[in-house]
Amino acid sequence: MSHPTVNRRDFLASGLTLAGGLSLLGAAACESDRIAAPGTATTAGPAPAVGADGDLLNPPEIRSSGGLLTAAITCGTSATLVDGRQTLQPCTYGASFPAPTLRVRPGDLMDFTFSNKIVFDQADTKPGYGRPPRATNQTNLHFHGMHVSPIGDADNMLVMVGPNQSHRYLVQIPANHPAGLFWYHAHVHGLVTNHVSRGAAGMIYVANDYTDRLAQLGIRHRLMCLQQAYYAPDLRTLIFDDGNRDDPNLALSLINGSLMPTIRMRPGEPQVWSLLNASSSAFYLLRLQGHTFDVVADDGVPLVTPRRSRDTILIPSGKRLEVVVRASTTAGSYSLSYDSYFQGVDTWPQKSIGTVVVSGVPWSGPTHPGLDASGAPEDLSGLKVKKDFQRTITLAVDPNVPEGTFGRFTINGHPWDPSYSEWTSTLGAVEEWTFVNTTEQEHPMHVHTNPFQVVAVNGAPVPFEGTQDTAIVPRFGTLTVRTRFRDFAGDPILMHCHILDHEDMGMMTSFTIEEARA
Ligand SMILES: [Cu+2]
Repeated sequence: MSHPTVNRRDFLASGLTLAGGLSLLGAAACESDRIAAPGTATTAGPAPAVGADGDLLNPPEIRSSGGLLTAAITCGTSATLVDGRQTLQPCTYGASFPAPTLRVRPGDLMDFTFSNKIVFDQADTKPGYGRPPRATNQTNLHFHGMHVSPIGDADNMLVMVGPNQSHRYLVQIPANHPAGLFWYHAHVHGLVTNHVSRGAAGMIYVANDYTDRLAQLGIRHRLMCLQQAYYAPDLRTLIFDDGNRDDPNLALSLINGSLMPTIRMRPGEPQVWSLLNASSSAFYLLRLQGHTFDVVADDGVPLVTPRRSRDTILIPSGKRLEVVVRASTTAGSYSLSYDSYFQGVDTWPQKSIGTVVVSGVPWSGPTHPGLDASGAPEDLSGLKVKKDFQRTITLAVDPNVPEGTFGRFTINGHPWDPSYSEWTSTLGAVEEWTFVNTTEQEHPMHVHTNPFQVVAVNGAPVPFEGTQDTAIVPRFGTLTVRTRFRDFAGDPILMHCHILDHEDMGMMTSFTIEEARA
């Protein structure tokens, strides 16, 4: 059930309501089970974040079965529980903060009905801006980092779902899709910060044989959704503004919706943690007292060269890292925390976010789960890139436009303009882009549809280690990436800063990928 193919111009002329009004399909009844039975639909609902033994749980899951994930997911703003606190005006999927995880496998079809029941949009306060001006209460979904079609009923950023309307998403995951952590979130320009900051985000985990092997080895695999919850002074109403990030009462740093959870490990036990920064703007510099992280995957794609024994890992908004943590052989409590991080304008405060408790019978199993060697990405650094495909993308601030106003942030001299495509490329092309950051702050740039390989930072070559979809462009510096378009022609393909208020203020643009001409 696809809506007609619509191009960018028709979309603009249509008044932005392309996909609204599609009827609800015959989805199965809602369930409130923490984990849905395979193949059934669910809207989940508040689920316990902590198990009976006080250990942090993974978020609730909706799982595919027999190659198909079906669900009915409702985006709504009814009150829900966040860490046991009655919370007003969140913006959730299935009334769950965070949203249910979609667990799929390569080759699966995600076929689900997405309904918009947003009532409290809070858009009368800043930053309810955008181009074109956003229509109240619109929303949609982006499948962040997934290499899937950007058109039709898949990861199509032209889809807009109006209030009390529904849309059937049909996302075919390629059989050779990498296994790892991706995510889904709202993506209506001008309302992205508003929705995502209030909870419109959930994880997508693509599992494969490697994931199965972890389970067979008895190695614990934790999915951790790192989020901020910003409260109004009433300590009940969730808001999207990150301005009170330094106030520990108004800005909560949560893991799977839980404040200061306990994470249990046995002495010497290796665990795999898949970490998502689903906040609207925070930079997380994660540290585990007395331990190090082996980073084995970046943005859902296994690293060819893992980054071993890191004391801290930096996860900007939108990014995922998957790490192996091996518990100390010494029983005890170890603080999981964020170091203070200066982004160039904002400083994210140091704070504890949880406690790892090492106790019980020492681990006697394998000391490391090994690596997922399936689908290793291609090293593009040695290829010749045609001059026509070498591009410069300039990030800037317009000092004449006040903070909090559309037009403040620009790419290539202009803020987001849905009628404008930066360039047209073709399938098969290898492209090289140099992001030039003329501003005093870091911007984590995200590109839809195709991951990229970082080849240089500030002109210094970076050894090949894998691909990413979100990478920081240094302040007053450059980031050079390469990407190859193998499949999925489409228009528009978006790129934007994943500090979502920057995106809402204009730091987004798009390009076009066409079928190769014969
Ligand atoms: Cu930015």
